[in-house]
Amino acid sequence: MPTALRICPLCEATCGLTLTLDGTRVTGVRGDRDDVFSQGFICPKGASFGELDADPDRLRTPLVRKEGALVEAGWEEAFDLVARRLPLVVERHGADAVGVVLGNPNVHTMAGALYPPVLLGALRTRSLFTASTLDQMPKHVSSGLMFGDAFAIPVPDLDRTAHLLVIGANPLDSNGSLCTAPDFPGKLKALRKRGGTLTVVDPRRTRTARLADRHVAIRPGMDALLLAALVHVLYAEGLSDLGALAEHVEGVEEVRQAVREFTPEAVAGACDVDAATIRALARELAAAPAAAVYGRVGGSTVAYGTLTNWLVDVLNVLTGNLDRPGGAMFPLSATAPAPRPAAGPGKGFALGRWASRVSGHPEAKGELPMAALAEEIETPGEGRIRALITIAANPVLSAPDGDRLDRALGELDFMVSVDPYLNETSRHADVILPPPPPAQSAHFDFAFNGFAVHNQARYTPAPVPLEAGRMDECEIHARLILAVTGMDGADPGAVDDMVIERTLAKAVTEPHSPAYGQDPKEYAAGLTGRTGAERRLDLMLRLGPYGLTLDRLKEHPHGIDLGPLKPRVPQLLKTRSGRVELLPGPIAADLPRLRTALREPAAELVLVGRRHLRSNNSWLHNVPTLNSGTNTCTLQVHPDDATRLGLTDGAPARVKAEGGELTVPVEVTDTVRKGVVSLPHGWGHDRPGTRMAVAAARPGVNVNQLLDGTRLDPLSGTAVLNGFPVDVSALH
Ligand SMILES: Nc1nc2c(c(=O)[nH]1)N[C@H]1C(S)=C(S)[C@@H](COP(=O)(O)OP(=O)(O)OC[C@H]3O[C@@H](n4cnc5c(=O)[nH]c(N)nc54)[C@H](O)[C@@H]3O)O[C@H]1N2
Ligand SMILES: Nc1nc2c(c(=O)[nH]1)N[C@H]1C(S)=C(S)[C@@H](COP(=O)(O)OP(=O)(O)OC[C@H]3O[C@@H](n4cnc5c(=O)[nH]c(N)nc54)[C@H](O)[C@@H]3O)O[C@H]1N2
Ligand code: SF4
Ligand SMILES: [Mo]
Repeated sequence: MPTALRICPLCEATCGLTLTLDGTRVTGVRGDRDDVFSQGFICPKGASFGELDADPDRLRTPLVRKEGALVEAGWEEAFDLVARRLPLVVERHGADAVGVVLGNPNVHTMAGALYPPVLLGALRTRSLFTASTLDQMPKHVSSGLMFGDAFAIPVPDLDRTAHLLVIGANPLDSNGSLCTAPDFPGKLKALRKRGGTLTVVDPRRTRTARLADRHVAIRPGMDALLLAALVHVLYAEGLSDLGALAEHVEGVEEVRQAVREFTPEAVAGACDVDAATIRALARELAAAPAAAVYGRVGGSTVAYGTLTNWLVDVLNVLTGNLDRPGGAMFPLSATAPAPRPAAGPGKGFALGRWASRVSGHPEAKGELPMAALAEEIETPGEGRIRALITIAANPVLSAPDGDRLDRALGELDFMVSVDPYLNETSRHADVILPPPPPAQSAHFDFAFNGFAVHNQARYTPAPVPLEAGRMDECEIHARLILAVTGMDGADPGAVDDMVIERTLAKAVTEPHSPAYGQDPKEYAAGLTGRTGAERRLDLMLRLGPYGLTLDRLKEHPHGIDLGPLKPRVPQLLKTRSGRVELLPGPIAADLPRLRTALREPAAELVLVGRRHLRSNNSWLHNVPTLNSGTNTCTLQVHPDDATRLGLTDGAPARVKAEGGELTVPVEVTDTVRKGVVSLPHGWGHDRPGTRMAVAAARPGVNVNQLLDGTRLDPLSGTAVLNGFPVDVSALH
């Protein structure tokens, strides 16, 4: 049987897969042993690639709303409708009346990386909402403020570190996030084998926590206090040593002052972690020959998310671990712009350049909080969203108060969804444009190579040709851009040509660019690639730091190893000072809020999420082998809480919070700490009008219905999805 390679798009680990093909059908999947990065690793999700690819519920043609119902239509008809309806909304109500929602899988497709920036540039709307404000926006904000670049996100140098402190991440089930590492579990085991230590801070005893030398079951939402106390101890005990970084950092004394109140004794009660443990954590971190602090979703989607993410890197800096091998390092992807040769002041990172219309939430990275999408659609007035484009997003399940958003989507004048499924969100669209299954798409990780623990580049062309009637997702995006800009029906390659032209016009004037001084037309003519997307990849590789080309990547189907991570400070810094700014103004201004947390009484019961190895947010529940076994939507409750509340294993409970209430089966387990219950997200597939039979047969409940969208981390606009108070009672 013939085989073909495909990088797995199902999580951030980006494993190389070897697909066995029978014609155009994927009949087998294994890890590609020759992949320079993943070396044969595969997980159950990757192994289900064939089943997912062949899902009979995937849409095969566009759907278009006619007399209220979504019916199959041709591509031309679908784009014509967009071209007729969407520009009218802009004409009548202005650019901001068109909202754009970008969901998670955009970072897992080439189309999602290459075209949405062009679409947004053409629409000139400020009504942009993405999964980032349900996820990692606090990290972008803290990196923007400290390093001057929202994408300068350090990752733990997993292969070389001697000590890893994990805050609110469970890579054994998630396979890692903002830290692209195939076989993350194996890397943690290797760390322990070489004598290193692993500490996990998590209110649940996760599979990752079980692997750790030390598990700290913190009270949810309190990590910023814990980390502030660690910083305090570093100063108080003289354990801080910035090493080679010292000359590039400012604000060290200011941080000392800022954390003065946060002694281990002061935070112990709120965190429910004793002072001796806090001191031990700080001493271990400082004593390790190389260490990294790494925080993810549990430290991000919380009330003090930006402060937590800031403190993670303050600890990395103060222990001399930022930007050194074995510490927290900045990857350098093959498609990143070639670095400036000399360091110097940059433009810095601005926050809150405008605010949302209804609640006045400050923008972050050009985005408004996803939690504010419904009110921006519902509330009359200038700038009200009347048309929406959703790309790879299912906010009805992923964002707070899905019922409200569901109603709001129903009120829109016009909606387009680029999505393979007719689901909870896309069912409101007037036009659904379905991308082909993943075996029919090429892949390059524009996003995740920037967070990879080892520099490398891999490209896998589409393993299987496009089925008749299908359209590549890159072409869908390009045609969508043409349709909304009054160029419907033009050659989609024109979009790519325009981007190439603009990129080169700038590059040829920049002395550090490999294209400096060249003729842009000639340079463009030298690009290779069969499609516009390939040509743009070729250009980015050529202009990138390793001087690669598409042809060279194609000559190395298992990838090109670009070596271990290398120090990048100070070149990488883009702050106005040209240095690492350890106590940025907006952070200092948010610290009084953290001080109030020292005195607030703890809620009796709070809810946190969890991920299952065989899940992926809201859209993999339609794959039978993944939606099975222990991958269930249950409310995990500690035995003591179960006794106190009269709950029994397997029996239904009612969960209530400010956004609504749910009925869900109880699972009694001591893997959650006392005072904490856990419910996974992405479930609740029981709405009418969807076409996902497997998911609908085992729907689960939507945890985000418990939220009303008012709990946000104020600096980043990120929804609080973890650590909010709930009432739980038995249903008799
Ligand atoms: N309570 C709670 N809520 C959470 C979270 C949590 O931990 N707890 N996690 C949050 C996080 S981290 C995230 S990232 C968000 C994710 O939330 P979303 O951004 O909504 O992403 P998904 O749920 O993954 O749904 C993505 C959509 O993309 C579609 N899709 C799949 N593949 C493709 C493709 O190749 N192309 C296109 N165009 N579409 C595709 C799917 O059909 C689905 O409709 O959820 C957030 N919501
Ligand atoms: N199998 C699977 N893999 C996935 C996904 C999936 O849905 N399923 N989603 C993908 C996406 S979009 C993302 S963003 C990543 C996320 O990757 P991770 O961040 O590793 O995943 P989570 O399982 O959300 O881990 C968060 C952990 O934080 C803990 N936690 C909750 N509240 C707190 C708190 O207040 N403090 C602390 N210290 N811990 C807390 C939770 O118990 C949980 O174990 O996973 C990706 N990979
Ligand atoms: S770990 Fe992630 S990238 Fe690797 S096979 Fe599993 S789902 Fe795919
Ligand atoms: Mo995410």
